Amino acid sequence: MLPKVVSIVLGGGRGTRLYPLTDQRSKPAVPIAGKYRLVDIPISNCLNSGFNRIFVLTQFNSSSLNSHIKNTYNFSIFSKGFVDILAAEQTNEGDKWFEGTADAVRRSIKKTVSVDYEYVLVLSGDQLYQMDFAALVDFHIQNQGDLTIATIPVSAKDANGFGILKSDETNVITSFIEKPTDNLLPDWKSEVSDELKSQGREYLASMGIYVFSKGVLNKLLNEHKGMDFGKEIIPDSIDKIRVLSYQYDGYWTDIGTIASFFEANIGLTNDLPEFNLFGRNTIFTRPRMLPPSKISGTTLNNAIISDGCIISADKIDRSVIGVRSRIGVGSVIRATYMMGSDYYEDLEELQNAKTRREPTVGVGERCYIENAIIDKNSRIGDDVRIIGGNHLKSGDYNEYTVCDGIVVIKKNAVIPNGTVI
Ligand code: ADQ
Ligand code: ADP
Repeated sequence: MLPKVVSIVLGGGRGTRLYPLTDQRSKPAVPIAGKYRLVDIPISNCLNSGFNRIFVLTQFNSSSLNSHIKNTYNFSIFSKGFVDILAAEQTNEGDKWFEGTADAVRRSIKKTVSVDYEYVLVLSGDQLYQMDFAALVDFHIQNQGDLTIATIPVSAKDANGFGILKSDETNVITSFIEKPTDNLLPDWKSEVSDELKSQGREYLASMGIYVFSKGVLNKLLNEHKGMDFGKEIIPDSIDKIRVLSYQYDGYWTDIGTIASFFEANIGLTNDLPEFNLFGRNTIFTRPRMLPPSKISGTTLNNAIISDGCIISADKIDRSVIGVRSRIGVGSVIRATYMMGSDYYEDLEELQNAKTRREPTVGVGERCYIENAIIDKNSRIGDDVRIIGGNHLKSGDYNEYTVCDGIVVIKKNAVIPNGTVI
């Protein structure tokens, strides 16, 4: 029998690292891989592991997140499964925002009293990976952990972005430091296999994926006033409770910044992508009943084309094209994630826009677009050139932003005919 587990997905802090994608929606609702939302990744991992009681904690509760969860995760009346959103809200005890990951769990766990569970699985909402959480929880139980942290070996160049830890030969974590500065790093190397050593991956990082035994979590959150797991609660608990390291060696990446989000999406177009959309486990998302895509005269190279698109482009190369995308004749799209749109314009609307020489939803004719993210429902006119790269200065412009050389066209943006970025 599966252990009694409740999962908590941390859907996003105050952070604006995914701006402008999070300007009008909460982070869990950000579209990824053409047809999914960020939150589908941790939820699918839970469901594929047999854990179907899930809370999603979010700072603000956008209508798109609500409708996505409501329309996707429907369980039969014979199942105890649910996916519920818990949004930060004003209470007598605190102001609107969750102050950190532990504060978010502390303030939400009170709302879980009706659920019968023994273990709490705490997950980040902005990571791309596939993991069998049943094996993780089993490890926690078999090794009598109070808290088990999923860990992964990383190189020195990445180590200062993570919680770094050391464990003994029985996988008990003996020390933990959150995001060590470069001068401290040499002290935090772990004994790793020759293969990992040759790859330079000598630091054991926390993946921000935790299994707590219920009583332990309640005690920690009641007795410790800390707001954050990584910064406060975990480092302070190492010598008080039994904290275990569960080492993972599959693909796992953080998608919390524009650059990593872009890389992860474009990475899906590789011949053999590290994240497998085509595996045995389903990645769940909203069923949309869209028509198949129609493509004419386009050379497609490593292109992921979602449902409901109408494409007459010249070339699409290493790009992810989202649902309901329209791309006009003669356009070339390279290394770009186009999210698609929420609706189709009808023939009359298209004709009227053409007469007025206004851009329609999607990408117009004879455009060249490279190194870009195009958010939903944006209108890119004819003869537009958007070429991202390090030559562009980072900044927030009216209809787009530039971040690490990636041009992000904002949701509903209008880019007039002939624009050059
Ligand atoms: P970070 O990812 O830097 O480090 P944090 O910013 O706290 O930690 O975010 C963890 C997750 O919780 C993210 O999905 C974030 O969006 C979400 N989150 C943050 N604050 C929240 C809030 N107030 N309400 C709801 N959700 C919130 C953490 C650990 C490190 C570990 C890395 C691995 O602290 O030790 O190495 O994750 O990525
Ligand atoms: P996002 O995916 O950017 O978070 P939402 O999920 O809130 O956005 O928007 C998607 C929903 O909004 C869809 O169900 C779509 O029907 C509707 N929608 C948005 N804009 C329009 C529009 N201009 N005309 C018709 N429907 C729209």
